[in-house]
Amino acid sequence: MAHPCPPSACDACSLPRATQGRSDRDTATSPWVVALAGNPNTGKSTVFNRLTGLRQHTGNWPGKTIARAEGSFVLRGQRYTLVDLPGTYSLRSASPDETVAREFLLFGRPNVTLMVADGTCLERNLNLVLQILQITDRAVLCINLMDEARANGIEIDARRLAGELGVPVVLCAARSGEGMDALLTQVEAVAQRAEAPQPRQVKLEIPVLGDAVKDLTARLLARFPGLANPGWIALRLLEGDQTVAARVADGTLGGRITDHAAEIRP
Ligand SMILES: Nc1nc2c(ncn2[C@@H]2O[C@H](COP(=O)(O)OP(=O)(O)O)[C@@H](O)[C@H]2O)c(=O)[nH]1
Ligand SMILES: [Mg+2]
Repeated sequence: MAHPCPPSACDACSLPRATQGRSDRDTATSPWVVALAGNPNTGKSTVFNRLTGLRQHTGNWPGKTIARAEGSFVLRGQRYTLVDLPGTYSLRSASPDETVAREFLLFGRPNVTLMVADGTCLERNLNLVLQILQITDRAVLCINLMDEARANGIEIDARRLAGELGVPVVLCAARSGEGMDALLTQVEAVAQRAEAPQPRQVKLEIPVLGDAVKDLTARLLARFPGLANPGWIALRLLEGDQTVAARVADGTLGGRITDHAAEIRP
């Protein structure tokens, strides 16, 4: 499928460049989009460089001074575009970085979200992991810096954690390249799987809030048909999240990124 936008439009758009990283082997039509998310300093950029090599482009997110890097790779004839999201500790949208990461995960609708966590302090990193699993079911967890973790006597049972979280878990040391092949295998499997994994989602334990979420969800869907993650958005509204409230008020919720992303999904 030809990309619908003129190349000049890429400069103002938050989506991956359609022509980025083409190579002779690059015969696939639409790229599959993989979002790289994680806390700062977990090795996201190192994973990004390992997977994309020199096929990358850096710039800023539209209208922001936050750096955006995207690149691509081809795996068994399928082109993937990797988008390196700003490192964040949460998706509360309290800072511009968090807002960018959250908006992309919510409305960019990546085919796969590759979460990168630091194996030396996994517990702290799981906060963001659980937040991400609330808004996407197509995710893979890369536990990076395993060389340092092992040197500190830390062992991680990836199989058991995968069972607990409901998504694939791969132990890596991106600096030396350990685990990168296994990571690609899991990304490909999640991208191609007709049925997404069923991740663990933290459940609401407050019945009255559950009713309010249900009610708001129905109203959101009536106003924004096809909206992704309406339940999650309803919860943010109940929390008084100003970013989401503003987008409901001006009618841009789920706006351009969703429309455009539909063009680049397989
Ligand atoms: N020991 C070790 N260091 C790593 C590994 N991956 C990344 N690093 C280092 O961790 C630091 C942060 O990496 P970076 O990719 O910039 O993290 P980001 O902030 O998540 O993008 C850098 O000094 C990397 O060289 C790894 O697997 N093992
Ligand atoms: Mg980085």
